[in-house]
Amino acid sequence: MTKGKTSVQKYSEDLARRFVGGRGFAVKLLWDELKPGTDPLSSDNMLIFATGPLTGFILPNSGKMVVASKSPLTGGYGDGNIGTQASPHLRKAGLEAVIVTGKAEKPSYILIDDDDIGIKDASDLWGLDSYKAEAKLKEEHGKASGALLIGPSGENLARIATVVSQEGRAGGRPGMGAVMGSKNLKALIIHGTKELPAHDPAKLKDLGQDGYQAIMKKDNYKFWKRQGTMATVEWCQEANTLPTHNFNEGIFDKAPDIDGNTMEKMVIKQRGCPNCNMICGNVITDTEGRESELDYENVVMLGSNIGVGDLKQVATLNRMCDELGLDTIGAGNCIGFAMEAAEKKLIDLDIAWGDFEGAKRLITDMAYMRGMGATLALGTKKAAKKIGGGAGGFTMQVKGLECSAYDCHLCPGMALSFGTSPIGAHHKDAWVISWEISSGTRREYGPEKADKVIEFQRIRGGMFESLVACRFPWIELGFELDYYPQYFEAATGVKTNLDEMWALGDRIYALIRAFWVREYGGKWDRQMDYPPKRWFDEPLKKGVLKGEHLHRDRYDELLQTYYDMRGWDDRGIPTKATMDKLKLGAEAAELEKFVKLN
Ligand code: PTT
Ligand code: SF4
Repeated sequence: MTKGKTSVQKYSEDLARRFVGGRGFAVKLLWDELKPGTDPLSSDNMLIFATGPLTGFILPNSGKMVVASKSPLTGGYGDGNIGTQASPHLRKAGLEAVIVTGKAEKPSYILIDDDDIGIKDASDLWGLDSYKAEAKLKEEHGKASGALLIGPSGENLARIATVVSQEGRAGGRPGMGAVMGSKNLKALIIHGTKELPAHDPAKLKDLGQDGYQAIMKKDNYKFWKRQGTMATVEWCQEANTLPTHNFNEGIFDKAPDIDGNTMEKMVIKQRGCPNCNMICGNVITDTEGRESELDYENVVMLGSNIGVGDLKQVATLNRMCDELGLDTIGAGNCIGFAMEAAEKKLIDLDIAWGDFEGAKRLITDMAYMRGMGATLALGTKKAAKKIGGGAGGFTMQVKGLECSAYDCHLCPGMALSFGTSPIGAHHKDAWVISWEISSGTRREYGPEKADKVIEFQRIRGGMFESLVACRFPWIELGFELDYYPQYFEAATGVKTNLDEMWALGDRIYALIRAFWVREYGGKWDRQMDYPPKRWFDEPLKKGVLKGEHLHRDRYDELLQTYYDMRGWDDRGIPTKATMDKLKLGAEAAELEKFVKLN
């Protein structure tokens, strides 16, 4: 971006074989090419958009891509997964990934039109919300292109800014939008028309068709199409795990007013990612008659967690986040934190639980980095340090990334998942809460919990994030995992199996961990893998689980079990033997420059 230059590079076969694509590519590139200690918002940071070998083919839910960088929110590895037309277009332009470095002199956007690749002036787009900017870009470059954008919050370097696309898809919770803004990069617009090369196109086509058919026959298919992720509101309310009033309570009096059943009566249309036959973005109109696409996380974090119990109002807050490019989970956490801090008189802010107008003001102020919004948009961890007075005790974050919408006062397995997620408190890697509750083991801290977390991290955080496909067919409908090695082979010609996929997951996990340790050096310790203090120290305040909380000593034992199973030492750092086993010998030697390996 600094020089205004672009170039196309080939990647090595070794990179493809060991890291496959998506998150695997991203972490390896960041490991190899990013100087340790780089300021995430400096021109030296790298922003990576990476598809995988399945992306773009006509097979289940392959319209996704990973956006990754060193995170300005956490100081460690950060990524997100976004479903967008930009994904198939990128591959049809003949590219697997885009790596952005430097900082443009003035607002710019990247145009990829097959082989025509360049950096363009975005002065007339800067300052526009993501909807308007996308519409303007598509007016010029064609409606059929794919766009990746930031809103004003990314431009203003709000650390909870995300990358957005298609009026309601978002990815890169750990501040990937701010990294984009720090490069003066407003958007990428991508149009690809080439044929996607496959090893065995006929087989891939058949397997793809087979997969779509199998999905439609799944028991839960019809219900999923009606409610998508929104069914989780009712489920969490029943399980007393619905974040309410900054994770103080696990149930919300007005939950029925914001759940999937209420939503069903209001839906005006559905939207989703490319190549998907289980479209899950349910759109309703907000208080101002604008469209807003709802998902479980958005609704809970901007609803029960801040005490707002009107779905149209929640939709307004959600729409604002999408337009401004703020992560809804981060924003809902920051607002809940501010409401609690105001209640405790730690900050001078006129806002109370359920205050819809106050929440709107705060969202705007976070996006434009104004007043208290400027402090909150740093994320709750940094905001609490500025505010002081014990505010750190009620930040709901791990490693600086705010928790997604699951209260874990009585879910040690899910707490471990948040604790050991490779980007901070995100549910994406190991959503074990459903298993934990349905198996009736909520009070248990046994090794089966660590085992399940690792199993899910391999499948979700390893395989799906590197092949790059949506995990919902599998986790929500029970679509068989065996399809994926077959898809991989038909696409690439490389024979593989699920065990190799799990090894890939472990390799990626070890390298992401190495990245964090290299960045944190001597400051790294196992406390980094602890869930928020509140779940240990402040029992649930409401509902049938009132009084329940996590136990620190038992959690610590569980964490040790997890480390042992992973072959990590008691600091949570992969041992030399583990690195060798995962074919990360050279990476281990590099890590040894920063910390002694066991
Ligand atoms: C994801 C996180 C989630 S997870 C949600 S709702 W979810 C929030 N969505 C936001 C949004 O919307 N707008 C906004 N301004 N901020 C938002 N922040 C939140 O971001 C999303 C779906 C969902 S909906 C989920 S779980 C699954 N996630 C997948 C994943 O991570 N990997 C994968 N291989 N497949 C996945 N499928 C599902 O995709 P982050 P999307 Mg998202 C409006 O990016 O950073 O990982 O945070 O991508 O295209 O919107 O699809 O109940
Ligand atoms: Fe996108 Fe939903 Fe389809 Fe997954 S199931 S690809 S998130 S529309």
